[in-house]
Amino acid sequence: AISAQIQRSQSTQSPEPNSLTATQSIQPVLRSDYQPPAYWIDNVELDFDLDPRETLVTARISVRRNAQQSSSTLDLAGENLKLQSVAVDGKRLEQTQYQLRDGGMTLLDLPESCVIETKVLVSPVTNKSLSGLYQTSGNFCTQCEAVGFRRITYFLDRPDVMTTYRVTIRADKQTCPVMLSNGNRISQRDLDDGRHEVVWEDPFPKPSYLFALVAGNLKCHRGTFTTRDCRNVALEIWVEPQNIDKCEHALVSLQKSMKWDEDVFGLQYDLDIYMIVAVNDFNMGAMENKGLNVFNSKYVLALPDTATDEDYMLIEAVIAHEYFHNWTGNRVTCRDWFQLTLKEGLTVFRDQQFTADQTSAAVKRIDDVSGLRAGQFVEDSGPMAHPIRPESYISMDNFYTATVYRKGAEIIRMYHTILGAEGFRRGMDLYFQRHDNSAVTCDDFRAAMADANNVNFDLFDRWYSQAGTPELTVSEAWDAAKGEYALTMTQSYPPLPGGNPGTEGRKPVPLPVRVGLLDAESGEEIEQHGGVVMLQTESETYTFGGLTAKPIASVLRGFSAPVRLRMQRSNQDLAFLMAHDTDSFNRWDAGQTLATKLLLDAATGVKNGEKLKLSQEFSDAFGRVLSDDSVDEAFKALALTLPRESVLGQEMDVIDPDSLHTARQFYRTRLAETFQSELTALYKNLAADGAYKNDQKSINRRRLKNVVLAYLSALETPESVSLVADQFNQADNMTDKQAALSLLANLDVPARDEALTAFYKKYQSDPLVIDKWFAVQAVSSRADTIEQVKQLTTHPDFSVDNPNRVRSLIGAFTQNQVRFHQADGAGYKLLADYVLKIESANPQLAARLVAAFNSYRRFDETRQTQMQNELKRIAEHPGLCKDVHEIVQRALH
Ligand code: 0A1
Ligand code: ZN
Repeated sequence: AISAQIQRSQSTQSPEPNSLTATQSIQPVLRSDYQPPAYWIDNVELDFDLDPRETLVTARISVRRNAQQSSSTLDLAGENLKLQSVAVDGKRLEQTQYQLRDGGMTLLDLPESCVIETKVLVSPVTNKSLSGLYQTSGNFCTQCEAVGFRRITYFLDRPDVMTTYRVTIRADKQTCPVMLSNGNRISQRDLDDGRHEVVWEDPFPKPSYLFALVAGNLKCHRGTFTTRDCRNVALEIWVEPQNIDKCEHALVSLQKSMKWDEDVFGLQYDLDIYMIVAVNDFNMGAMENKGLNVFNSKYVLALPDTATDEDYMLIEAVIAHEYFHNWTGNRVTCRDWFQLTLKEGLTVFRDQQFTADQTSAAVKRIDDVSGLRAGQFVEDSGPMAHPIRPESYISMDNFYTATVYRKGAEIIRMYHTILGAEGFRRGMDLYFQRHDNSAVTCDDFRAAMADANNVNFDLFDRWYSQAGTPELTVSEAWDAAKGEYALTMTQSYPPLPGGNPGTEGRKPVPLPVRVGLLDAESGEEIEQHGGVVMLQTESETYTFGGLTAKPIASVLRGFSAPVRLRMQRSNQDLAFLMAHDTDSFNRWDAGQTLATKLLLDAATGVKNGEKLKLSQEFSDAFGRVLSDDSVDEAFKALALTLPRESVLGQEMDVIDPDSLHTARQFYRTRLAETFQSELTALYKNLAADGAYKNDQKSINRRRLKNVVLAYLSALETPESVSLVADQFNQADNMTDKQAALSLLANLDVPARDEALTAFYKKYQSDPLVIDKWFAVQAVSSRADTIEQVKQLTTHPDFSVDNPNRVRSLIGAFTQNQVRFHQADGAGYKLLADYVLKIESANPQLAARLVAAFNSYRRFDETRQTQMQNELKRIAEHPGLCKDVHEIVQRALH
């Protein structure tokens, strides 16, 4: 009977994990199908006998029938497990008492409560999907969100089943001196066969996706934090030994995050220990496992010589994000995966507010909105468009999207805008009061916000169920006789590719629109007319009286709602707002809008073979920003930067990457020529700062310096090339070095190859820096970039098993609009080849890469056909994994 069991279980292990065998279903999971579980779990004991090829996992789960259900049948999820035995209340089951099926096991005729014990074997070293238990740089590590726990043991692997865990780990003492899991270490002892054992207990009930285990040869950078209630928390950052000197920034970031959450939300940490582990192979940024976060090493390790200012900022933000999840995600979690934005939208909003408080709120807002427009807006207008709370999925891993995260955060921000900081805090307090230690829905969050403030948020439901980016069209009218100025606002949804859930019968959404009026003569704010208007219907007119002259309106200040603003404005009005708006976001946005108009005109000019001319209006405005000493350097850097090609492309009926690139390059060069002396002087001033410092002022100055250097580099004169090369050679920090290297990478000069060679040699042993080396070449605007990228895929340091490396070469290349969309289709072929190369080993990563084809309908017919053909080639690949299958099917639909 035992051998039969083993044979049967082995047959459930398909040779290609996640691939679609004939029997496996590709039926989507539907939000409307939610059912509470048949059983709850009171506690679980897990034993791990760690071994690279054959780890034995023993699970004892105490289950109790859900009083609301009467079934004695229990479905446990399980994937890629070699079942050894299953017993109920100590009695081994006969084959007739359970059924093994694809994706799990069904137990029949269970009593009302019992203990189920399963023993399974898993193989960490061959697990390249980085989901479940795997090895990274020789260490053991787990990733369970969303559905990785079922690759470790048979379980009710769903977030509404929360339980307490006791975890015993045994492993070889030599290779695994360190063995970690969630909660508190309660015992540790040596065994007699060269192995040792540790037991961890997590007192907080948690869903299985928050389970974690790490074991291997790691070193610890330690710190402490004292909570407001005077409890001492041990902080531990675990890394590979060679990285032990790169942890201080992560530690300080954690301490700042803990303090901020106490100050702003009154939320304290709840265990005596908080651990962070940095690993090299990770599909995402980081994971908030209870008390034991696992991080992509990119978001932990930093020294000035190896990490840029942006890296430092991202590390602080990701550490904060994962820490904030302890309350928004862990203590209160999601009932089902459709509710993902409940924890992610809210936690992104919280980390954005944190970074705004640590740095500059205006600059942070501009950076976030730029990211939203470049990523989420594109997603929201293509085949993957979905509501922040999706209606269906084939692979949940495909829904960790910009929409769920970033648009989700914008929806939370609107509650904050409407309620103010205090009202929002009242809503949060009530949310925790009602739902601590439970698994809830987006509706529960919305209800807490409404009830705590006695307001009605019923219409906000539409933000959760409708896909697509609303357009807000604003027109103005001035009645000189009455002294009245009126703004008419109308909202609508542009059509989306057919069949997308969340696009039928879309209704108007509530939009808080922050508005201000400026005196057209003096440029001063007309105070009594500033504030937020609520557009709740399709169209409304707002009238502002008591005026003596037509004002200039500033609309959607701070980007108070996630919409595309359509407002006809003259170039003069935009230039006026660029100079005078008291709202920094709109001041910046006016410049971007003006630049977009002019660059799109220029792109049309390129296409028609016209001779291009730099607009005098824009040149004047640029000059004013350049010499404005009232703004900080980071803001100035942003205001001087032209919109990205990918953002400009969105505004074209048919994206023309070549003329856009030419037009934008023309503008960069002409601006550099026009302001050569001012730019040179500014560069000299900023470059005279002396040795590296990492205070905010120095960071802002480096940011501006590198924007200025980019303009000067566009001159492509021998002097400008040496300026860039000198910065590269003399830089005492990675920010300046990488900035110079990226600029050189675009050029056709000997200094380019010299710099690339020197950089490689110097940082050869540091994978995170070598990622940068791959990426700067992949995003180069040079005509031979595709050839270079192909070459680099054969470089000894390129590896398909390491997601950071794949993203730094292939992922970065897909962001290179002008070269990825090269007219001969070579870029498309390259991507498709790589997707097929990695899809069976790492479906999640392959699915993310293939999404670069999602915008294909936005291009000309030739490119459309080329991309479509690559998509079809992928779709027809035998045994294609379901993650890629889902993306490709939606695209081809
Ligand atoms: N919850 C994490 C993101 C995350 C999601 C899935 C993962 O594996 C497939 C890993 C991490 C966060 O929001 O930070
Ligand atoms: Zn998150």
